[in-house]
Formats: sequence, C-alpha cells, structure tokens
Amino acid sequence: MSGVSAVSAAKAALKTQAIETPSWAYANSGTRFKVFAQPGVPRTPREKLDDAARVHEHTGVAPTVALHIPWDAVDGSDGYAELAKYAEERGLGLGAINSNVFQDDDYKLGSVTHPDPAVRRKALGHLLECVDIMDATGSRDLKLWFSDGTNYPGQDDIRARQDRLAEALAAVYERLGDNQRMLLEYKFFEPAFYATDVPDWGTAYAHCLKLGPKAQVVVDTGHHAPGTNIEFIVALLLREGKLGGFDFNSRFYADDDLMVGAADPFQLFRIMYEVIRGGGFGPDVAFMLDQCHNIEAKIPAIIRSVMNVQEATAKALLVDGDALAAAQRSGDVLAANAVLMDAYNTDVRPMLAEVREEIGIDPDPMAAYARSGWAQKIVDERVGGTQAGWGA
Ligand code: PSV
Ligand code: MN
Ligand code: MN
Repeated sequence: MSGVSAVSAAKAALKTQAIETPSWAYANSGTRFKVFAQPGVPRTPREKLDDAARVHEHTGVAPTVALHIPWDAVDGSDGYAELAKYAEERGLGLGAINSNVFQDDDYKLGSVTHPDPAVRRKALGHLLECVDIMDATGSRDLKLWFSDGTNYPGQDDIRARQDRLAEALAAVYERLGDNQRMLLEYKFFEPAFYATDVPDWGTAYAHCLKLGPKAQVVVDTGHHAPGTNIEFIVALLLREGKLGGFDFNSRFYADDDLMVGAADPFQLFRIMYEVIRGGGFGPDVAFMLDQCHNIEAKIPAIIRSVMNVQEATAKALLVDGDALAAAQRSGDVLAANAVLMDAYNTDVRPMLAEVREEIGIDPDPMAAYARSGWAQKIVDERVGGTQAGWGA
C-alpha cells in the first residue's frame, strides 16, 4: 500500500477503535501501604460514569465502562437497568462485568477452589449473580479473575483444586446467554505465593477449550513474569480463536497497574501489531484498561492511557505488511526488523490529531480536559458521602 493510502486506511481503522475504561480507575486506590484519597473522586457508580463520559467526550474512543461487583453494586436488576440507562444518556454503554470473589473473609483459602463446598457454593452464587447483572445491563462479557491458590507446598491438593475450578466454570458457562461470553483471566502470582490456580495462559486456555466457544482467555498485560513475550501469547491465542480481550496496564515489577504504554510503549506496539496481524482488531477482542491511579489525577491519567493505546495501534497499523512479508520471505533479518522499527518510530501524534478533528473533537484531549473545568467542578460538588473505590 502506498504511503497516502496506508495513512488513510490507518485513520479509518482508528476511528472504529473502542477502548473500555474501568469504573475502579476513577475511584480511590492505593498500594497495600496507603490509599491517598483525592478530592472530587466519585462517590457512586453514577459519578464514575459521569467521569467516564468526560474521557469519551475528549477521546472519542472510550464508549464503554467496565463494572466491578460489588464495588459498583446497586439495588436489584432494576437498579442495574437504570444504571445502563444513565450510561446511555451520557453516550456510554456498560461493558464487562468483573466478578469479585477475592475480598470476602470466606475466601482466605480460595473461592471456587476452596476445600469447603459451602464456600465454593457462595463463590459460584456470586458469579451467577454477575450473569444476572449482565442480563440487566446488556453486557456481553463476564470477566473472571480468581485470587485462588496456596501459599505453602502441601497446603491443598493442586489437582483437586483444578477439578473444583472446572466444575464452577462449567456451571457459569451453562448459565451464559447466547450473546454472552466468559473471559478467564490469569495471573502468575499474588495474592497466592506458592501455587496460583489460574497462573498462566496455558491453564486458562485449557479450561476455555474444554468449556466451548463462549469461554475466552483475557490477557492482563501486568500478569506475567518479567521478560515474558506477551505478543507471542497474543498471536497464539488469536490463532486458536481464544483471545477474548485485554486488561491493559503497565508494569515495571509485578502487577503495578500503572498507565498502559508508560513502562514499555514498544511492547504495547508489538502486542497491537500481533492483534492486527492476527485479525483481532475488532469487536471480538475487548480492549479494556485495568489500572489504578494512586498518585496522579485520575481522569487525565485515563485520557492519557487511552491515547497511549491509540498511538500504539496507529503505529501497528502503519507497518508495511507487503515489505515485511517480502523481507521475511527472503530471509533478510535486518530489513524485516527495519520495517517494524520504521512504523514504531513514526510520530503518529499529528495523524491522531487529524483523526480527532475529523470526528469533531479537540485534537488535544489532555488540553481540552484541562480547559473544561470538570476537575474543579467535581472537587466543589462531590463533598460528603463515602468515596467508592477499591475495597468499598
Ligand atoms: C487482578 O490483579 C486484576 O487484574 C483483576 O482483573 C481484578 O478484577 C482487577 O485486578 C481489579 O483491579
Ligand atoms: Mn486485570
Ligand atoms: Mn491485576
């Protein structure tokens, strides 16, 4: 493709991109040492949606918001339907429903893999309730992350825990509607330090494969050991039709949940290249953020994160596929690498500014948000009440 048509094809694709923001990123969060509360932070799920609407207004590509239950709990299925309506009135939709079977005292030794069947029943009950919520909100995806695991060799039977996990997953799968999916997330350690029950993509893949087409793997970019080639995992899962989505964030050390693209923008580019190469750039793969903004202002940090994903996507879209294939066919290692690096080293910011102007928004989302006065408005208006957030 010539330079001009490659750019216009990239711009057209960028206009179709959708990046889901997480309700919990708008709320207070911290490390296990301290939560630094910020003024103006949302007190209710509705206020989180108000903030998310600002992100969508300034970026044009963040139309849905993921909920985390019970952090975003409201009363009854009517309450969730009303929340979905509230979102819709603000130009948003409700996205993935994230289950939470990791914050109750009962889950000390696990949730769906707990040795006590009563605890397993309680955890499964929550997961099924999350599907009820999806029915009310119209959400397509149920995101499952299990903190389940053991801290000491011999603490529990590794194989039996896999059996219990498989049983719970099968029950949830059964309950899914025709247009609903379950996304199984893996994480190599934390809070379990010896053996995590879903530690890696292989374990998630094996369970999803057995379950069927509505079970897909979700890749949280912060959930791997240092040095892991995440784009290889992405390529493989896409090839097998099992990549359901991403939880994007950055890591320097472990599950740091920093802004995506902040630690390693080159890795993000490589991931987006494999997404595009594997036909995953579309609605079947959910592009979600899973981040916590502990010390920085939250709404601009989310805007920045969305822009970082856009920039990586834009660069990946600019890879000259024909030139790359030719260099690969002829075994020209340096030429092939140069094709990728040329795309990565392109300054795509002017192109993205044009994309924004063409869809009728300000070319500079960060500046537009700063000018909007929203940051001061929420500080002035959101006084009193309890701030909703991690652990709320
Ligand atoms: C676990 O570390 C995780 O990545 C899961 O997606 C949780 O639901 C989320 O963090 C909460 O931030
Ligand atoms: Mn995650
Ligand atoms: Mn995580």
